[in-house]
Amino acid sequence: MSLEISKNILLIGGGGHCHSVLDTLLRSDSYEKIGVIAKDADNYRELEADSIVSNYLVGIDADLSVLFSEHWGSAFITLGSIGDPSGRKHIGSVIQEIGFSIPTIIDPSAIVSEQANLGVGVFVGKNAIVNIGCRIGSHSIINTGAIIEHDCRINDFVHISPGSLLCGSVSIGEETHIGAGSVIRQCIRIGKNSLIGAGSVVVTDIPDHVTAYGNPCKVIEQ
Ligand code: JB3
Repeated sequence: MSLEISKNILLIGGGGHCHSVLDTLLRSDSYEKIGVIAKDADNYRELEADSIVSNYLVGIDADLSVLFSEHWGSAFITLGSIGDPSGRKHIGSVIQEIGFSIPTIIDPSAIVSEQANLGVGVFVGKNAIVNIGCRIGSHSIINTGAIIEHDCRINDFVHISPGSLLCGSVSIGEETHIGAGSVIRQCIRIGKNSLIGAGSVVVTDIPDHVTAYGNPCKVIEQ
């Protein structure tokens, strides 16, 4: 268990990924107060109907500076990203500018090597494994049950979807999305801002800015 010690944390966003992060926080019991932040007033009203987050709603994005001054010291991006990290990037710069502390959140069931290096804002979900020598860039998501084998290099704002397997020494560029259940052979390099479709088997390097999928994984769109 390695959650940063802080009393109060705001989760920005209120959808499916927020549910996952909230559950990890509740299971690890590391924060005294958890708040959820909706995008705007309309979104706030929508989330009031969500039985999972409704009890935690404390405001909207426009309230963040005030909440910071009221002792909400930490914040965490909980918008997921399926191939488009722009929302996560925007929120990341907002909370950084205000001065929130941004923790790394690891589910108690995950196994993360003490000799792995995780950036700020990283989420490691249930039963995920991050092995020795890995570097995980800031604000990346290692989702449920993903296996990141030894010495992988994962850049910032990457999403490794549930059940994916990265064999050793794989490198993944910034903002790339690896679809659920994909297998990436050892030493493969995948570029930045690319999208690997769910269930792909990647056995050759993949360049920047492409969509690729299949077994064997092939580029289908530049
Ligand atoms: O793949 C898995 C296991 N999970 C997916 C996750 C990674 O991404 C999940 O199945 C979803 O497909 C997706 O979850 P996410 O991003 O939570 O999507 P959604 O359920 O659509 O919720 C997005 C929430 O973020 C909505 O409540 C939006 O209103 C909110 N949101 C979007 N932009 C924002 C902003 N909230 C705030 N506070 N500020 C924003 O700028």
